[in-house]
Amino acid sequence: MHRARAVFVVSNKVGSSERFASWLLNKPQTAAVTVNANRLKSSTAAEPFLNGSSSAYVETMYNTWLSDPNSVHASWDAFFRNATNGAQPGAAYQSPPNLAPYSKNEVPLTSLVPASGGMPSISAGSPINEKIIDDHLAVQAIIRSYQSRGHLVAQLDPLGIATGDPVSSCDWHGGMRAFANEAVIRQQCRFDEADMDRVFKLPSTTFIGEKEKALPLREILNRLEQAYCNNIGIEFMFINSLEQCNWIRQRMEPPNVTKMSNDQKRLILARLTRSTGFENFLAKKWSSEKRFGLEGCEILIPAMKQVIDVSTRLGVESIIMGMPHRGRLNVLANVCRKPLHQLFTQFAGLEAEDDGSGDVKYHLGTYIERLNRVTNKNIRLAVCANPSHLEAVDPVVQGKTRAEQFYRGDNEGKKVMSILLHGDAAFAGQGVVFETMHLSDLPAYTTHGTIHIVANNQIGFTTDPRHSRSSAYCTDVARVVNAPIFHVNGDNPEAVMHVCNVAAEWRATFHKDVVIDIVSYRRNGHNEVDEPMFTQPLMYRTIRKTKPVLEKYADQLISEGVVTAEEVKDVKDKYEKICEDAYNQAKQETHIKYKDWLDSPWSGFFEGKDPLKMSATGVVEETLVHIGKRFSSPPPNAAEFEIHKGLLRILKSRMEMVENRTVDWALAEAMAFGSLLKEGIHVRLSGEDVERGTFSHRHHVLHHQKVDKATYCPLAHLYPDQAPYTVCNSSLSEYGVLGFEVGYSVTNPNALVLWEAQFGDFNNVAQCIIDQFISSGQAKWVRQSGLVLLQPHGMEGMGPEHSSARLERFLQMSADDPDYMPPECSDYEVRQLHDCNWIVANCSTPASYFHILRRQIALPFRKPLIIMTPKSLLRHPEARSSFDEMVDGTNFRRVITDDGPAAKDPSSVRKLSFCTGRVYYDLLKERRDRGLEKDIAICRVEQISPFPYDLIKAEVAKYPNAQLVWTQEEHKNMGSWSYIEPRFRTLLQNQKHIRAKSHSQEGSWFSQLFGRSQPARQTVETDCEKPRTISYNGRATAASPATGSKAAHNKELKNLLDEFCVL
Ligand SMILES: Cc1ncc(C[n+]2csc(CCOP(=O)(O)OP(=O)(O)O)c2C)c(N)n1
Ligand SMILES: [Mg+2]
Repeated sequence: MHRARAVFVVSNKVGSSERFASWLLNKPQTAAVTVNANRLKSSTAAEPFLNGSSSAYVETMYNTWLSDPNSVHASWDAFFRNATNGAQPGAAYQSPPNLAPYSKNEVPLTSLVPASGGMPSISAGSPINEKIIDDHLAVQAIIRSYQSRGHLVAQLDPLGIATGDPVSSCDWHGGMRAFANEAVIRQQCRFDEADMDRVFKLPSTTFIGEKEKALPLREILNRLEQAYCNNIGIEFMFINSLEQCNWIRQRMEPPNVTKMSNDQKRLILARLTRSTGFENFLAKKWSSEKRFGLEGCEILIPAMKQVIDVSTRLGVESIIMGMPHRGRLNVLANVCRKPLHQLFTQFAGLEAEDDGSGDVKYHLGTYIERLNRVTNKNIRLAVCANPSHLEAVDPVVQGKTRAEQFYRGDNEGKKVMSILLHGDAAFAGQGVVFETMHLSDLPAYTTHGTIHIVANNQIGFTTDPRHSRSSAYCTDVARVVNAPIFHVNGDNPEAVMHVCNVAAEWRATFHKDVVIDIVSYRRNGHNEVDEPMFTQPLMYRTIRKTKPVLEKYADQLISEGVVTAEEVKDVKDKYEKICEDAYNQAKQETHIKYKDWLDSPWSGFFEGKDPLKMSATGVVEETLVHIGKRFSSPPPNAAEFEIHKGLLRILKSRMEMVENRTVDWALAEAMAFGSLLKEGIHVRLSGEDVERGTFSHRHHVLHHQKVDKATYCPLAHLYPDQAPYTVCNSSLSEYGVLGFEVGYSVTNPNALVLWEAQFGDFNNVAQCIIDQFISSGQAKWVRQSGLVLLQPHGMEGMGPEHSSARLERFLQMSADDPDYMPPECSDYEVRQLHDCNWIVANCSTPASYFHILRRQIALPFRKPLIIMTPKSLLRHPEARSSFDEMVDGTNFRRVITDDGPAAKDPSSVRKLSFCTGRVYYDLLKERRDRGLEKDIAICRVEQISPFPYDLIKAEVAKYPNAQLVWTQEEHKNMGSWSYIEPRFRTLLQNQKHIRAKSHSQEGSWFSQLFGRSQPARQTVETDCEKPRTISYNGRATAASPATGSKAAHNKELKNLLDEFCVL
């Protein structure tokens, strides 16, 4: 295996003597050591027991002593005291004051003297023989070495083809396996066969003795071998908690700790039979269908079930799982117990009964509530649907888990937990694993511990581990969060179950992540039609000769007398019959239902609702005032809570706005949030620096200037019975955090969940989540999400990377057909929203922003909303709205039409310019400065997608003599142009058609819309012959989203404004 060789090399590089030298020879490794290294140097150099081999132990003792001198033995205390006080070389060591009397459990030192001759004897009160100390130190160091590095030589690979065979440099005899080699114990080996029966006192950091306080060396080594070098390899010594390390040692070190009862063994066998039987059945019925079978790692199913059993017994009621392709169908069938016939219909190529484009069977999610027969408790199991993109589902699962914990009030994660499954190559290779791990301990993102299970088949598609990762193990990423890592040989079912027990208990005890790495193999190719011998001939030759784990385990239990061969066959036949019955049942089905695969059912949300009825988004003025005032006030205990002076000014100006019945961007946002909170809607705003706001405009969390961690969040204290408000600065991650919020948003429809990008362009790091979950989640998995993405966007001379949120990409992924103009009807807006895959908007006013946020909840369904949000408009004096635009009776305006002089005499208007977002204010100023208010009308498209054909059509018709222009500040190959241009074409052609008809028919659409007669006949005829077109005004095409030169930026802006004014 890759791991052994790599680690061996590394451990040799940083040899123990080098490490020790760093402590003694003025090459300090830690700050604590730095201070004392010089002083220790002279006094310790001559101590005979301080040879290189005891380095790690001495270092540990020293660090322990530094933090608490009483925590080490008196002899160490004396030694360190002398050494740090500058004792002469060789004089630092001092024998302990008194060694007798011994308490019941202590071992007299005299009994530890070597039995062989030649050693000076010890009597009570005489100075201690140095050899005894040296030998004890060596034994302790050996114990520690096994604990730290035993995993390097553990027998983990069922194929036995581990590369880098460890070299045994220390040959112990006496029938003991000689695994304890250089890789594990390095140079601590100072014993020979004559020492094997000597008894050594065990340190408090080992549990191999159970009740024994001392053991013969042979037994010590034997037990260490069993615990650390057998079929389980544990990595845990990097954990910075003695309690946690001891907790693990207690569960892994005592002899026979992995022993199972006969009932447990039979249960494992039964589960293994189903796991194996399921794959065999699929292989038999659909031999050439891709299913990414589990063969070679069938133990995964019993392992997951064991984790679930133990977790349920310890109080967990709901488990949310994320997993890749490998063995997914098996997990659905045998872990979730999804009805088999539903699974089998997926192979039948049936059409779907419901809407959506669906997904391949090994990506679909599921949700099941059932009784756990082992624990007799009800349990809810969800497997999240996921795209092909490996590991992308990890943060989504965490977000969903967090949300479920939140709504249940499960603040410690005792009821809801997540399990993440990984492939070895993906776990090591995908950065989102790291991003997700880093959320695991953050207050607003923690799920209080995840159990990670790696189905480690030692291959990724066709690539060997040595080419797919630089780390020793595929699990090394988990070390960053101090997660214990249990590597286990997948062909030892009982070892796997033991590790599962410990991992589940770990999660329940410490509420921290833990990893189970099931080392196994892949019996077939990557999928069932792949030939693995092309690329891994030797590995597959061995695999062909390897018996399936079920056979091996059945043989073992038969030979142990736990089961008979007949029983084994009986269990197998019974499961095959179950599969056969389900197969026949599936044949009766005529359609599949995507809804059967939904991972987040929203029971009660859709029932009894008119799917096209949207509630109003305006709010009574009293509510606006109340929220506005609370949001503009210092904390209630202002006398003691000192906030920053600059903030006092901001609050004051907010209060003035409230008094003047106006709002800016931040105030409008607060009012949208606050009014929803009042209505019982939970609001969660997450992202980098969102609490203050990247542009320092939001200030949702006020910080006491003198008291650490004392904060006040006004929106959390608006009403006594309001819904909870969460605003949380995230880790510096887009992929991970956006995925997390997707998961959060799909859990409960009665919540407004928002993710804000620091700058819009950073969303590209989360493109996978945007493509795979947000834009297409409903189509693939009938799963709705009302998630809002706030994307700071705007060409303000800030350079290529802080200008564009890549609006064009979102628009390109909008699924509305550019060649189809939906027929007009009274509920046009909501119908379009119902049919779209997401909403893309670029609001120009605070009121618009307020309404569109509230509309997310007013809709009878949920759609993702992508908003281009402003930067300079946050403070622009004209980007203000009046309460009049937000009160009862007002609504979101998809299009804001011109209401100035141009609108008064539309037929005289010579240019009608459409635009979206902040460029409106540039156009407004330019038009005003040049006195063209009567000649040019400006129409703002607030909701770009779905395209508001109905309103734009009316606006176009209103200005019959105006040339139509789309003005944008983005480059021509960016921004909205590519999206709006074909839609305008459709609209204008469509209009020509209607107009042509209007010649022969009275009562045309025009008069219906405007209640007056149509424009002069002359104009209509001209338009009929030549449909109107829309032209482009904006920056030229470019490779980079914006120039880095301020001068070039200004010139480009001037050009587009000049062009805008050309009539
Ligand atoms: C992000 C991503 N990159 C590449 C792929 C293509 N791909 C699918 S499975 C696979 C190998 C995965 O190996 P591993 O994680 O070890 O899982 P295994 O198939 O061995 O169970 C690859 C490269 C993918 N699905 N997702
Ligand atoms: Mg693999």
